[in-house]
Amino acid sequence: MRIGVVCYPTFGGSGVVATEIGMALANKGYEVHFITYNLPVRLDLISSGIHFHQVQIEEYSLFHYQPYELALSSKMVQVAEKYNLELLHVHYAIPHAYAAYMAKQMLREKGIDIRVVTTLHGTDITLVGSHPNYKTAVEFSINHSDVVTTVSKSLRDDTYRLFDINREIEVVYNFIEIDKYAKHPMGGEDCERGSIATEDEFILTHISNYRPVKRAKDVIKIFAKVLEKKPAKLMLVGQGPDMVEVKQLARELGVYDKILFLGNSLEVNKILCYSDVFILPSKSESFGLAALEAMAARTPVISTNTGGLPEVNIHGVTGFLSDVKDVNDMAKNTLKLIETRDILEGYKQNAFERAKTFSIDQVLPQYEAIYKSLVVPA
Ligand code: GMT
Repeated sequence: MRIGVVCYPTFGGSGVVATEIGMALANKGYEVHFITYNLPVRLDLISSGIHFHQVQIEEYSLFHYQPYELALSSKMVQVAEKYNLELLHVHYAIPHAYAAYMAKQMLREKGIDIRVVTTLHGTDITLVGSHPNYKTAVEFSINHSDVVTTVSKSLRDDTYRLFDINREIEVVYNFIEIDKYAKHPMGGEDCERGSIATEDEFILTHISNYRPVKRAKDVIKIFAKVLEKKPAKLMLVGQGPDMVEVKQLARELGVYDKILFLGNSLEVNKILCYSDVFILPSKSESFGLAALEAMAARTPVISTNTGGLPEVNIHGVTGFLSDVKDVNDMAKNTLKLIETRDILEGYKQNAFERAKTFSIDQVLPQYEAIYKSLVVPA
């Protein structure tokens, strides 16, 4: 089958999920065409069956905003025509689902019938998509896709609640390639904790895009409270608008020197190998792919109980859930996890076992079944 994949080519979860699906499909013999404005950060172009088509924008001074949707839908039509694509799988509704609808109509005029699968990821529904400025077009594109999926039940319910949806939405959970993360319980050669922390220090980690929805300053507050009771280090991975305030708060609370700022990384699996506890205090989170990645690397999760997080992180088993903003509870729960090395080891094992249930081997066939229901082999 020949599939076009449209996504944001960034470190964000939706781009990562789209890239991993595309690469896994190519491994299974599908012809996969990524249509994006940059090479997706985790894309391994060396795999056979992977193609990349860059969407380019001609800047013109008349435009206050450059018309990306036009360039994207034009590219989708060109690629679909040239490579006989049968299906477009677009990740993140804005503006991908809308551009795909336009591409489908243009292709129809040429006598080409292409199917569109839209996967909703979170902020395209909860934060941005439901804003009155976008809602009409997002609702239209959801209702006019051939199949719509969400990455959690919570996001499906949010979509029905926030939009006037007249069709079925399927839940296909995010997934993990567990072998990329699996490590020996005590760490292996590649996992020399000693380069990061002393033997008695616990290592806490947070990975995000440091947008307000992540509440990254809560991570610093939790860390400061944990440090009152236990020796620890904090690894902060990623970059984003709140980082300046995060650093400022760390200085104010006197914990700056105990933090390693690692920026964006393509080696999240190696970084997580050092971690004892992953902290995700988000205000909203449709799934929490970063939490699943942590669990795959045997790292229990301290998170809020918002959105899809309870579908991933099981309270008292793989970590703990708290109300949004309740940093006292999250600090208390972190201390429960690291009370002793033995206790921590139990949670680590639970986190890993839970992550295995989100293995790509179980999730990819669900997407394949969707594709096959739409495209009848010639
Ligand atoms: O978390 C972000 O802000 C990035 C965003 C994205 O679209 O890349 O993440 C969303 O999609 C991820 C992959 O499906 C989910 O794991 C995240 O929970 C979701 N983020 C939010 O809902 C805030």
